[in-house]
Amino acid sequence: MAKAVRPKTAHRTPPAAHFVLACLVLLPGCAGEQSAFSPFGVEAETTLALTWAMTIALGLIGIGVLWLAFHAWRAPPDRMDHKKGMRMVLWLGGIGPALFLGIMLTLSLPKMRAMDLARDDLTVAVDGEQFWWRVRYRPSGGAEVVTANEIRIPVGRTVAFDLDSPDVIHSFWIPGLAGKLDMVPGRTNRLVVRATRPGTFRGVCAEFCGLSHANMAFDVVAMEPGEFDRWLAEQARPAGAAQGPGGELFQAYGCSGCHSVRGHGPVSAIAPDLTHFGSRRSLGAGTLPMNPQNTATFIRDSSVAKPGSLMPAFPGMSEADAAAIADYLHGLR
Ligand code: HEC
Ligand SMILES: [Cu+2]
Repeated sequence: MAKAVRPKTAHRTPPAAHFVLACLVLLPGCAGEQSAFSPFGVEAETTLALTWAMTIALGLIGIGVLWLAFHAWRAPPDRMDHKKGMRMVLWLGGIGPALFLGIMLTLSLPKMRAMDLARDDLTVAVDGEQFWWRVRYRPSGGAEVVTANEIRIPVGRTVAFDLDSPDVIHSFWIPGLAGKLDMVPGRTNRLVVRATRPGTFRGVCAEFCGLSHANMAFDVVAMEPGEFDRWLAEQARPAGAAQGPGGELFQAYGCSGCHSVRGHGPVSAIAPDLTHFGSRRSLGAGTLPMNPQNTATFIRDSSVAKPGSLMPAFPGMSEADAAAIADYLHGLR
């Protein structure tokens, strides 16, 4: 008689291993330009270190509790007496947690202090507006420099953000740099930061502020200090000479009633400053990649990309006019 062949069961990984594997695969998704797991500032680095410390401590406590439960389950019922039980409650329910929380508090308290600011440190006033960012650099001893929708900071220097809002409550959050802070109409909240490495990162509005709240982001560029000083000096200059017919169209359509192009006509502070628009990395507060096609579409009807946008549409504008204005704006560097 032929021997029955037992079907070989395929080797199976247990479900828990699947879960751990899935987590490992997903973990790189946490890194990136808008992530507290890729810190580029002192505060975010501290927060991340504390997060790891707490995660490891909680993991160890969890394993300890499971181990105890396992032993309690297997122990004969008469092994535990009242006195032993009380002692365990005292240590594991009272003294242990008190010690643990005490250590966590001692570790956290010094890290909660705001960073010291020297008198000649750079201040950057940022206003959250519906749905864009007004940015004003206030270097010590220099004149104010106005830009929008992009923030640059020097690596290794302390910078204070003075946060405000003229309309509703927004929240200023650069996850890789520091915690978030509300922008409240009528009061100025100060956030002191220091970048630790150069790179391009992203910040967002973290408080629902209207229809295009999700389209309210900004690029953050951390630069070497010397490079930053040159960049700021460049931004302080008025725009260079206009090329092509776009400059005149910009005035004719009344764009300058809301937008400033310093050096080209009237100064207006209602909408984002466009003096060096062409040097920015994204369009419409982090909404679209910066290129002339996107800009031409945005100019004729910004609500296509940003529902609820407070910039009026120009339905009567020809595509040729929009393209000419976009070319003009991209020439402003
Ligand atoms: C009534 C005021 C107003 C007028 C007039 C106006 N805009 Fe705007 N514009 C805005 C506002 C407000 C925003 C910000 C929209 C947003 O991102 O939420 C904006 C945004 C922009 C942006 C994007 C800025 C950035 O940093 O990405 C461009 C480009 C622009 N406008 C060009 C124009 C042009 C060109 C005209 C004339 C054809 C014009 N605007 C007329 C109010 C105005
Ligand atoms: Cu907002």
